[in-house]
Amino acid sequence: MNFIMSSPPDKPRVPPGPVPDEGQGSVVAERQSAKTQPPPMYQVVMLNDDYTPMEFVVMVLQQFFQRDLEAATQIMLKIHHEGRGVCGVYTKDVAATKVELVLAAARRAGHPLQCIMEAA
Ligand code: TYC
Repeated sequence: MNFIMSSPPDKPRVPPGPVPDEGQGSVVAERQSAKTQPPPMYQVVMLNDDYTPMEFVVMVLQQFFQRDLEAATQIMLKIHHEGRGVCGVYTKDVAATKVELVLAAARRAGHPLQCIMEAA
């Protein structure tokens, strides 16, 4: 009978531990000691101006920051009274995308609304 081997046999499994070093003692693979760090976070901050309608800001907060009407109104009023307010905190790419979406929506509607991101 003719047996054809379709793939090489499994390599023998070597248990973890010291790596033999040709009779020179042994080499120990360095252990990874640093744990994975959480990604740096960025807050998206909206700025007040005298021209953007309050309703538009509330709509933006609902549409792009998943706020309900109540929360969106509170954030809008805080911006209106204090000059700026945090819309949300995100990873870098997500924060940058939200800023772009807000600015594009404001531009399209003809409002001067400004939005920035900063390290949280
Ligand atoms: N100050 C604006 C007004 O009185 C309202 C406003 C709120 C504008 C928040 C921008 O980020 C803003 N119409």
